[in-house]
Amino acid sequence: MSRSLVRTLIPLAALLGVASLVQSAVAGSATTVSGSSVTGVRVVRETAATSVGSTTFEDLPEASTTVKVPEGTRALILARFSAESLCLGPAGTPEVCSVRILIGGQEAEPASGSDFAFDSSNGGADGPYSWESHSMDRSRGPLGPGTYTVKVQAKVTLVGGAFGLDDWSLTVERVRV
Ligand SMILES: [Ca+2]
Repeated sequence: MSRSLVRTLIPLAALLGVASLVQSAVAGSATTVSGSSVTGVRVVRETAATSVGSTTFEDLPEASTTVKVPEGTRALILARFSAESLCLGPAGTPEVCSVRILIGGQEAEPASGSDFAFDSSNGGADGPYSWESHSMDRSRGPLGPGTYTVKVQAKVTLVGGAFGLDDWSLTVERVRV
């Protein structure tokens, strides 16, 4: 970020009360994991659009695969999901649309649930042509031997909202620890 941009953003952040939001994010507890080599990759691709209207997380159809961690080994499982996305609230109201990735039935890290906005309706300003490109990275582990299902789930916040996902890709990697 350039110094001139920082000089512009700092007064703007103070004006908008954004500084307190930044502080709360900094005060968290980041975790670090590491591994050595990637020992397996699976990619699921889809060009057909899906619409999600549920206010609780539901499976994104077909966005699922499995990873086996062999006996005698431990692994990190990395999952990356990218998609074309459209998030609309009922009758132009503000809407937030969330995605989470489950690995072995547990939300992968960072596990923010509904707090993670994959997309929003831009305060209700987005319309039916407001398709955008968004993505997320998640991980779990180190994990012991077993077969782990990796799947993507999505939800809207408001009843009557609509969350479109299209042209998505789910990339899952197994990394030796
Ligand atoms: Ca949007």
